[in-house]
Amino acid sequence: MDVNQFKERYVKKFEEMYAFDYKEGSIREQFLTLGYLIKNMYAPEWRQTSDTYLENKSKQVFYFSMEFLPGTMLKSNLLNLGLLDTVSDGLKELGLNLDEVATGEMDPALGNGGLGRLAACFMDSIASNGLAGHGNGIRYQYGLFKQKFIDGNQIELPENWLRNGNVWEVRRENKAVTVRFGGHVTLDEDENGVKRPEYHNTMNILAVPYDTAQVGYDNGVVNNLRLWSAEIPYGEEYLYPTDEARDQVKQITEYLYPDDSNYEGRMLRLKQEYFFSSAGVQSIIRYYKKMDLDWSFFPDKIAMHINDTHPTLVIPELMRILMDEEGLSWEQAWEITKKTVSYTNHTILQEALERWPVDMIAQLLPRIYQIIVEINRRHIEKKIPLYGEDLTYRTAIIDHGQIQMANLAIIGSHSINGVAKLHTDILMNQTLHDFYLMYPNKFNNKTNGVTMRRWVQISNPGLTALLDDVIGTKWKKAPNELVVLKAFANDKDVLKRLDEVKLNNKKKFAKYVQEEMGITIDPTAIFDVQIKRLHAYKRQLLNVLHILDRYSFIKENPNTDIPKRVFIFGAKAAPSYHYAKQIIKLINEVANMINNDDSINDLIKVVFVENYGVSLAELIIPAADISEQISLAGKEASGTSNMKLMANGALTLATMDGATVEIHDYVGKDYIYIFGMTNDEVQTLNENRTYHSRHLYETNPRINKVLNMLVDGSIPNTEEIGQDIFDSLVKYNDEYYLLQDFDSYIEAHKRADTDFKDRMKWNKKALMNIANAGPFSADYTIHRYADEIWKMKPGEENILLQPEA
Ligand code: CRA
Repeated sequence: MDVNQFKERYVKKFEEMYAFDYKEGSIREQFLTLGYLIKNMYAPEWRQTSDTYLENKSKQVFYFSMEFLPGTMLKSNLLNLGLLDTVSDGLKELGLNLDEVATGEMDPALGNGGLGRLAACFMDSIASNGLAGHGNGIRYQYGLFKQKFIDGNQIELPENWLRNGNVWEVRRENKAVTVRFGGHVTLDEDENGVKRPEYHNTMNILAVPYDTAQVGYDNGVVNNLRLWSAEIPYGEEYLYPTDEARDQVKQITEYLYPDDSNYEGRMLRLKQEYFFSSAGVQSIIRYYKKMDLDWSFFPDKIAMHINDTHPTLVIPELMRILMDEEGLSWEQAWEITKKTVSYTNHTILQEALERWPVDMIAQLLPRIYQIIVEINRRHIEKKIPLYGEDLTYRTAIIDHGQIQMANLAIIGSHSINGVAKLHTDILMNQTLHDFYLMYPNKFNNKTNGVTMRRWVQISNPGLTALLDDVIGTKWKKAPNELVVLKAFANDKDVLKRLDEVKLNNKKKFAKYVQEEMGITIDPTAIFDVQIKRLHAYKRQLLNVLHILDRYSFIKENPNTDIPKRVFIFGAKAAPSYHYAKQIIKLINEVANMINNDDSINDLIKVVFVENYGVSLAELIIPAADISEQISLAGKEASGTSNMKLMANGALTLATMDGATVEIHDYVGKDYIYIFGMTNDEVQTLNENRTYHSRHLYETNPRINKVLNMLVDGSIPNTEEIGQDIFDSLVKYNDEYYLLQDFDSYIEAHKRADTDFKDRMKWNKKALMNIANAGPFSADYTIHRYADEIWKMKPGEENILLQPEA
């Protein structure tokens, strides 16, 4: 399609949809027109991809995830279809602007943070690698809350993302399935004397799928993301005569739980988990039957991957259907289930591990409960002779009246992986050591990755153009080609152009900050970025302590020649996470104090953007100079903003945690600022029990001074929270060792200050980061999942991709 054809089709489509002149359209109408037009364009490939999979009986993977955080899809679809320039030029000729039209799209916040965004990056890479893979999740009516700051406090507002409809989705009513809850089960003998479960008095919910195309990059592949919505089954409306009864059904897919890496054992959450697990498995089984193959081939044709333990009920659900509905024996069903399912662990935080009370599962899912009990019984019986009672009972699925979902996920699958080398090591040697002894071959690492299409090509067109010009375009299909850039590490012209690209991105963000927040920031300052959920282990508070330290230094040395800094935060706190909300309030008050202090010559500014999400990340990441990855070593499973920031030329200032360890290993110690304890040092400190934060407070003058600022009235409006935060650090012994790492954190920042003054030195470091970001492309991560876990091969037309050696 050329520019003229596009213009013609666009104008025609607009007039068909709205019956007036396109020039009178609102942004929203212009966006919708473009969205439907693009959907029309990929529709044939979508259908054809699905027909081909069925015809070829290709192996397909289904990625079960409670969260998908795709971001807006207009530009990513255009990019992947190869139409970005055509459409952009065409709109321009029509007197419209693609960037403006793109603002008509809502950003679907159907996830909390890293886990949901990872699922979305994976969807993009699966399609772009030419693999047959689909997502399976929940179509929440309301996404993650919209964050507002009122007097510096976080307020949560509902995120009604579907208010104006959703162009990309297709409601597939005739593919709906029924999910049963509650009631009771009896095992009755059928005519052949085989015991078959009978369900009585169940509550039946209709699961209606909404499908969204996942368009591959320049390869004609269009996969599917299927999100389920809960409805009252047709003809059963009379069973729900009151609003209350109807609400019970609607509620199931109404809200996303707003907790990141935190487990809440609520009935509604359990319903959500079973709802989309069961609906997904049912639709896969129905599909498999179309292939007309023996059940024993099931694992050769289907892989089901569970993203953390939230979809673990896939395991007993698959068992249930194979046995109760398809008549397979326990042994046959168990073999198939284990070979089909694989599981990724995303956290070692105790508070995130899902355990459901036995009563709750027994009541809500009686048949599933029977199956879990039997899986557990057989596991114990089989393993005791091999591993003894102690170890075996430590791996039991049912323990202290609770069902341990991770244990069920490991026992019922053939693969468990962590999300970065360090994380996987900790799983094998500590958290899941008993399981590792039992099933050493199930364990493997798959370091996370990010899609460079969204995180470089779309969000950073300036850098993309520079790369294309300097190293050619091969990196777009083979991200490791970015290493070619290393040859230009001392090329003054390239470094200067890189500097200009960064400056432009910073200006763009500065404009946003000016317009939305009324804060003026200097684009030549160091933009120091920490963007992630607010959580004590991520230590945003350590960042604040550094800001306070720097602030008081400048107050005392007004003529210092340190470079200007803008500290940029983006973070949501779970609504019930009191401490995290206190930190938000603190950051906002510190920002207020510093931004309004005329005596510091604008040497510091603090910007806490409201409502951080995928769209804001796309604006902030290309503008970052420093990437703060400062979790306590051993706590952040991987992190993924670290990869996005690196690929955009930010320098990482970090502890050796999660995938940042691997970033360090690739980029080399001269191009990263590492500080703080290592995981081993943290372990030792834990074991010795010799840590006394109060001692540090009393003996380290710098720490003393900064912590006093929290309680001596230095920071306006923090009387209530200042003391609590102070107490967490001094009275309650500083659980995440902020004070222990404080000095080396300050030192790392000083090194960054010095380096930044030498622009060419800094730009070289930025270049080295971009050049070494290739291995963190999700394309490679997905290649390894496909190869080692799912046992799938990409289609022949996709051999262009060169996985790393
Ligand atoms: N909160 C980890 O904490 C990791 C992502 C994706 C997390 C991150 O370090 O990058 O997963 N864990 O692997 C999680 O959600 C349930 O656990 C996260 O996003």
